Amino acid sequence: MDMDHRAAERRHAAAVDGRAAIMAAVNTTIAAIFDEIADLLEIQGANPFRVRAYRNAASTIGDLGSDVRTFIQRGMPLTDIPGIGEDLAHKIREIIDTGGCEFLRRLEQEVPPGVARLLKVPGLGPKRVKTLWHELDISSVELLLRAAQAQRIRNLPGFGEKTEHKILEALQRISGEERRLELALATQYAEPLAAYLRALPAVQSVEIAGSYRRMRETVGDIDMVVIADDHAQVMDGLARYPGVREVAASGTTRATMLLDSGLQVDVRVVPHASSGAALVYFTGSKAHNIAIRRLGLERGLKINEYGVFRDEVQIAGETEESVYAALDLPWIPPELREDRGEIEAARAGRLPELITLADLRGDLHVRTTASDGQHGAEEMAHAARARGLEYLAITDRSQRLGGANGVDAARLARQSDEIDRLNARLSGFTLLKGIEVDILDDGSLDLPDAVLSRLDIVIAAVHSRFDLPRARQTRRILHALDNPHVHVLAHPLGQLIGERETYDVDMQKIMRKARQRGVALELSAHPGRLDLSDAHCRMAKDEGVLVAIDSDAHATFEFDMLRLGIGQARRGWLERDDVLNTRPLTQSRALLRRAPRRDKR
Ligand code: DGT
Ligand code: CA
Ligand code: CA
Repeated sequence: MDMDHRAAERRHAAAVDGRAAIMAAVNTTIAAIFDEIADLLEIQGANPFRVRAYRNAASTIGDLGSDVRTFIQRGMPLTDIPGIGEDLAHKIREIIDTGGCEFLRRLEQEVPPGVARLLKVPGLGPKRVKTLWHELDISSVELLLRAAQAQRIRNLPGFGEKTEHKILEALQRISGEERRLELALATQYAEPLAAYLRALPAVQSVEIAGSYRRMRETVGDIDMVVIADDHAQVMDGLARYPGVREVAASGTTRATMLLDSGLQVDVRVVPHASSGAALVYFTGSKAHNIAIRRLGLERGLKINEYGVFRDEVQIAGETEESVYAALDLPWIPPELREDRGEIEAARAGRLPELITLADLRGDLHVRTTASDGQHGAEEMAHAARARGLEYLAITDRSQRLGGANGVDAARLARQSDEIDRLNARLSGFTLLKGIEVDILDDGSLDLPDAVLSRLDIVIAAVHSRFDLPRARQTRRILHALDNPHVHVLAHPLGQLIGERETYDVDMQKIMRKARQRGVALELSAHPGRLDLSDAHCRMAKDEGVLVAIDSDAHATFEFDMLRLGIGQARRGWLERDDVLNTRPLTQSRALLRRAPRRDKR
């Protein structure tokens, strides 16, 4: 259960009181503290709005693309961050300055931390946690497990036999599950450590390898390849890194350590002559490595992390290119190294020319203050232009989806006037009028066609009834794609990494319909979504469906997330022409006019 894991990560980070000023990942520390405050307030039965404010702030800060300290350094008010008011801004500064939070310390004296952790067990809300704690003195997950096994929980008020079973099941599931961290979160730990190592005099270069370099959406651990001749100095430096909780294993050229966050880092120190071979090896994937080694054997070559050898003589390995060249292959981009046909493609000279961040010309999905975004259309436009984009669709949420904050027909009309005014002023940049409209349970849309027809772009999305059976869910989405005003299907699988599985839907059918109707499928670059998946990106390409890579930014700095979307797209073998918003505006507009798509341009 990743929610538990993530909160636990944050809590670990928070536990190192007084050290936050030198901690590698201050965002996660702040998020940890806010999460814990929310937990404790909830158990105490505090005002739910107050609890939610902390909860939202924790996830905003935790997922923030950049170090929160850069706001302060650049003189930007912290209250620019979505959901951060004066009080929270004050606490953030307190945490940065002191490493702790007085308010949390006060709460902790009232509720033991093990009790708070019980909240993360599926099926246990604050009320039940409070009961478990008060009635049975259960103050840890271990005690909960024992009590459930001893059948002592079923008799508590508000529980029963069924609930007890569910708790037992949940606990067993939790203990068996892999611990993986979102890529964006891992970045906050990995990059500072890499930067620290790069600054050591003996170090020539540092590469973060493993699933991180392959841009998987989550990573199990971090693998670092350090190029240095003096490995003793590197080992020494590692031991002194401030964010280390424990060095679990270390030899002369390798170390496995646990950061304060609980994240594991494997470090390998290699000499320059082996650096390419080591990088190939530790980038993996394991399946790719095995395939490479097999190819080598066919040629009488031995390939390992030290180099490529013929009869014990090294013939390659200083660069990655040299390793692949020894196999008569071109260099293969890390995102493709999953043994999903990349070696065959490389051999045939048919590797895709993968999309890059610079290929994006527009972003078709952002929110503004018209719904729950943090910045207005003008600020978003300037931020997008500063990143080299040429157009931006303003797509606030429709009413049902955004609740009281969603846009209705009247608000849309006002926004449309505003966009006309802005477009008259902006040179070399265009704002498009759009909306993210909710797909209702029956596949109809949350706004009438007459309203949608006036917009440049309509993004449809499922945000409710994730539990529908496959056939009904599929029919619902197909119905929405039949609406002639829909241009893009947002985050088509509804995935929230570590929190919610994808809903059950027939993607093949959806893709065929999308192609037939000229609808693009979104790849949401939001770090918690990254939906479409890599496999579905590739399927879209095969089916001839365009993908739209969008930030879903709620604030100017969230355009940073596009980087993650590009990584996912590359894992899905996407090239520039497979993506809608790599086109210049005139071409994108023509595609948005919904002529059924025939062939690639
Ligand atoms: P992760 O950490 O679960 O997100 O995934 P990876 O791919 O980073 O896996 P990890 O950390 O266990 O290992 C890093 C790389 O080291 C992996 O991608 C390939 C290489 N490697 C690890 N174990 C083996 C192995 O038994 N054989 C081979 N050929 N390569 C291995
Ligand atoms: Ca790894
Ligand atoms: Ca590893």
